[in-house]
Amino acid sequence: MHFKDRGLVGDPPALVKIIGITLLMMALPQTLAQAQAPIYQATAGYLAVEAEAHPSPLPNRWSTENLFTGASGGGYLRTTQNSFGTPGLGILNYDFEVDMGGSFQFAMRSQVGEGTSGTDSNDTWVRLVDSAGNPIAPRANSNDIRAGQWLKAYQNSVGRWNYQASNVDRVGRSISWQLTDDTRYALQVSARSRGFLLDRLFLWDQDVYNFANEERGFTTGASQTSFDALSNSAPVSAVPEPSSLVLLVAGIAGVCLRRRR
Ligand SMILES: [Ca+2]
Repeated sequence: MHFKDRGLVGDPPALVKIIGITLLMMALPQTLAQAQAPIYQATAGYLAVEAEAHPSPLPNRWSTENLFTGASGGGYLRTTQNSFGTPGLGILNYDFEVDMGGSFQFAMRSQVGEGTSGTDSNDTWVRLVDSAGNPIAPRANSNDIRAGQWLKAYQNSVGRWNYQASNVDRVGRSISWQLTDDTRYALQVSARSRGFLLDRLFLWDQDVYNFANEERGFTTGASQTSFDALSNSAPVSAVPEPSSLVLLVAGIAGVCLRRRR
C-alpha cells in the first residue's frame, strides 16, 4: 500500500528524494572538508607530520616526488620556484592542536635536492598562525622575523636527509613558539629556494625532549635517530564526525529508496 492511498498529503517518494538529497548536500561538504584537511593532535609532547600528507591539490610552487631514497612515509615535497624575498607564496598548511601547552621548537626533515651546494636549495619559510589565520610571534631568540611573522628555516645537508631548522645565516637561531592546549594552530610553510626537498615536519615541547640545540636549532646524529623513532601524529579529524556520517548515510539511503520505487 502506498502512502498516497492513505490520503497523506504530497508524494512520499518525491519527499523522500528531497529529504535525501538535502541531507546529502548538508553532509558531503563537511565530510569532504574533513577528509581533505586533517587536524593533527600533538600528543606526548610532540607533533610529527609528513610534508606530503598535505591535502591535494598542492599550492603552486610545490610538487610531490619520491626520487630521492630514504624519504619518510615514501615521499616528500619539492619547491619548484624561488621566492627569496617574498615569504607567503605557495603556503602549505598543517592544522594541529597540542594536548599540553609549552614551548615547542620546530625542525624539518629535509635535504638539498638541486646542485651540490649546502647553501643553495636548502631553505624554506615557516610560521605559525592561529585558527583565524593570525600570525603568532615566535619566542624571542634574536630571530630574523619578516612581515607576517615568517622566518627563514634552513639546513645545510647535501646527499642525505637531515633534521634541522635554523634561522639567521651563519649564526643559527632555533625557531619556537609558546603554545597552549585546546587551541587550534596551523604550521605554515611557504616556498623559498627552488630544489629544496621537504620530507617531514616536527614540533616538540622543549621541556620534554632535547631533539635539537635549543638556541641554534642544530642536531646531532643521536638526536636524528630520536626523530626517526617517532611515529607520525594522528589526524584526529580525518574521520567524519558520527553526526555527519549519519546524515550522509541517510541521504544516500533516501536517494536509493527513491530509485527503487
Ligand atoms: Ca615524507
